[in-house]
Amino acid sequence: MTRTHCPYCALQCAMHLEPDPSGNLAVRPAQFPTNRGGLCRKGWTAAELLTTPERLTTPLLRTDTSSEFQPVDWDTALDHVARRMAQLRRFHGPDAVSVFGSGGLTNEKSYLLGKFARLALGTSQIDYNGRFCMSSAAAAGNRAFGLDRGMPFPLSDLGGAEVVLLAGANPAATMPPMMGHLTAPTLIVVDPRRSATAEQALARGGMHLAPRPGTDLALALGLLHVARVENLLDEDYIAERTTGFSEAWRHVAAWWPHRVEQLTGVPAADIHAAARLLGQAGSRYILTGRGCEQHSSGVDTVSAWINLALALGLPGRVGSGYGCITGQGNGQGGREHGQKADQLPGYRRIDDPEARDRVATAWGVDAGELPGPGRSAFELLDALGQDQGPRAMWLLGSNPAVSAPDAVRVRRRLAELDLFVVSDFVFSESCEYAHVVLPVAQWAEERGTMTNLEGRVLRRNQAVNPPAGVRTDLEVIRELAVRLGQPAERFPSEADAVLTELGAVTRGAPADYSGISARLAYRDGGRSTAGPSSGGPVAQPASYVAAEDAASVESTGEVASPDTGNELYWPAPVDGSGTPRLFLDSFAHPDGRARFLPVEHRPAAEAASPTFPLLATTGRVLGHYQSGAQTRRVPELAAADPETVVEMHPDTAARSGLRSGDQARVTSARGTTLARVRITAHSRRDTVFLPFHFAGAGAANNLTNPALDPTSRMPEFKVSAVRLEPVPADEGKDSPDE
Ligand SMILES: Nc1nc2c(c(=O)[nH]1)N[C@H]1C(S)=C(S)[C@@H](COP(=O)(O)OP(=O)(O)OC[C@H]3O[C@@H](n4cnc5c(=O)[nH]c(N)nc54)[C@H](O)[C@@H]3O)O[C@H]1N2
Ligand SMILES: Nc1nc2c(c(=O)[nH]1)N[C@H]1C(S)=C(S)[C@@H](COP(=O)(O)OP(=O)(O)OC[C@H]3O[C@@H](n4cnc5c(=O)[nH]c(N)nc54)[C@H](O)[C@@H]3O)O[C@H]1N2
Ligand code: SF4
Ligand SMILES: [Mo]
Repeated sequence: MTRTHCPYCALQCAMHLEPDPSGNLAVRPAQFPTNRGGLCRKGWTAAELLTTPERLTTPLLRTDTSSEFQPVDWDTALDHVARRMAQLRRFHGPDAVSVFGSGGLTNEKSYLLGKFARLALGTSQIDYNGRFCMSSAAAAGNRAFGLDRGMPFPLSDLGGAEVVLLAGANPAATMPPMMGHLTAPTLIVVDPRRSATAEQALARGGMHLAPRPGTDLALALGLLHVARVENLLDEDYIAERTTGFSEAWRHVAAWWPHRVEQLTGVPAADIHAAARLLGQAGSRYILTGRGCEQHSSGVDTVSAWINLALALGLPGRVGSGYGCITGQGNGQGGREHGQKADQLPGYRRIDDPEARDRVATAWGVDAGELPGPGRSAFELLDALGQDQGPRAMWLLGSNPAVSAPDAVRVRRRLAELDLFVVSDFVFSESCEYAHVVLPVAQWAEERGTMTNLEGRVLRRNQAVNPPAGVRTDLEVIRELAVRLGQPAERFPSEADAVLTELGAVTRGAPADYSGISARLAYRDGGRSTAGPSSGGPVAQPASYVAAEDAASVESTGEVASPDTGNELYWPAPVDGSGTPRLFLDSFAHPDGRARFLPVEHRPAAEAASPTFPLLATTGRVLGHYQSGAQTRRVPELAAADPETVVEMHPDTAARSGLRSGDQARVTSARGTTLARVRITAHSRRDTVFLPFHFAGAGAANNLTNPALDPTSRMPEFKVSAVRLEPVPADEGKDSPDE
């Protein structure tokens, strides 16, 4: 039996993996502070993907994308990739080769990939899918607090809350076990839809505020306005722990509730009631998710929510707080260790001369050899194959053919590359545009560390050996680096060695992991060699138990206490302890104070018009993960949610001549999505909702607008102007992709 963590979201629920009589791994939930013995249905079925018949087990190669893939051996594939990368670099310069990573990659992979890009390729062109995910809240957190750690407190702190306001987050569907922490008697959910979380809030006597998509900023200003007028602000806290309130207030003063109602559609009476509930409670939290962030005004919108939290005196206290709910499994760690265009490991900036010196010295190179900042994710994808843009890309842990905004355009760009290499364990939709596909190991077949939504670093253990023919991402990075002329010792392929190096390199940095690498180090010294080489179980010596669990492991192997591992929250300097709660004494700005940001509402890039009279917003359903490349291959999940649905109010459906179960064509200025109509009685009449987990004609991202936030460069996934039309029954079965 191996104790490890789920391959999917940032909650990183713990699980046990145990071989069943047929030799497959069975999942059992395990105790951990985030999931407390619970799992969602994606977690329960996660092991099925290890043995899917669709598993890639041999490298695939073709020289041009009009020909068929040929299975080849690893040396042939890697030699080809290295040779082509070197060629393109010689002809077009180092920025001709780009890398696209992921918040799903372990800390070790994120770190080594960033190092590979900067040293082996010498390219500035590396970014990752986290740009689509939490970059707006990260930027807003940095501006306000001087440091971005999504939740600066343990999730279990929420248990004592009287009121929790959740803006643009639907954890009942996206992180179900988290609802075990959201036990506050009053939940206030801000979401244009009556989401599963909003339903739960109402069932408990809480509130659901349903603003028009893209108007949260005004709503947050309105709530702050009421809170001040009703004397609910924490004036002492504002004076002692913050700066900039009066300037920020100048933008709030004009947002009286009736004006906010006109813009957002949230009744003024509800704004008053919500402000009072939040303002008068003892212990309260404000949490934000992607619904606030995935806008061209995402950073300012999150800042507006943070302003409200600061004015009420919540951040940096025990029993109250502000937090952003990180999304991907390693969404937090993945944004700290250098796979971001502007970043070096440990949250250092690539344009900071001192940081460059520190990292270059640690890597044994001259700081002048490190490239500068590169393009952000969408800008990078949009530049592929274009004038001055990269000619080659290596993709790991993302499926932008489905998940990027304006995906029709992004697919066209992928097709224009001279060299497109994808590392994956299944043939994702992005592989259809590739020249080389490299089959890699999955979560239970390797080890590595993840940093969950609380900033808690945890270890995934290896339960089985990878199938024959499959290599780990770390092995592939090393093999390519060596072929590109790097010394082998610069690119270790054992997770433990990479973690040790990451710890040393981040020492003294904002995200200091130097203490964590020591505490999480494997005690058997290396990769296990036990077990057969094709998916067989790996024997787990007792010493595999992570330090975080060791203290409370009973003879049954269960963790007794749910609240262990406090020393594993970063920053965790090697000579100090971890930091479960940040900002209790001071914020991370030099003056120790948090900053109010003077933010003003601005409309979404696209408004409804006579041609596109409705707004479409997008997000998730419980049963599928992201681009769906993984969960659409799990039979139980695919059967439960087989296709794209478009949720809408009955009146909206009627106006478009649609009924429940009809096939609808949803069209924006960029493209078309085919979706099954689902009637939801409590929706806004001006807004429809589509999940983005499906490919081809059902891809919601055929519609979405790549308008970017000016600071975070996050795309506006949450607002597109669209129209609806019925699709005759005989059409739509084999509609073209684009
Ligand atoms: N089942 C499942 N769970 C997941 C994932 C998954 O793909 N599937 N992905 C993981 C990842 S990477 C992430 S980032 C998280 C995301 O987790 P969430 O942020 O909870 O997920 P979303 O569904 O993207 O968005 C949340 C809500 O925002 C609402 N919304 C849309 N527009 C607006 C707006 O303008 N204002 C407000 N206030 N709300 C708006 C949507 O209706 C939606 O209900 O989930 C993680 N967990
Ligand atoms: N319309 C719309 N679009 C969205 C969003 C939205 O709300 N609305 N949300 C955005 C958000 S928040 C996110 S996070 C993105 C996510 O979307 P993507 O970046 O596409 O993420 P995944 O679908 O998780 O892609 C992961 C791919 O990598 C593979 N993979 C998983 N783990 C590993 C690994 O360790 N190594 C390697 N080599 N491969 C691996 C999987 O098999 C899969 O093919 O989508 C964004 N797109
Ligand atoms: S909530 Fe997230 S981490 Fe937990 S089982 Fe579900 S997908 Fe996995
Ligand atoms: Mo995400």
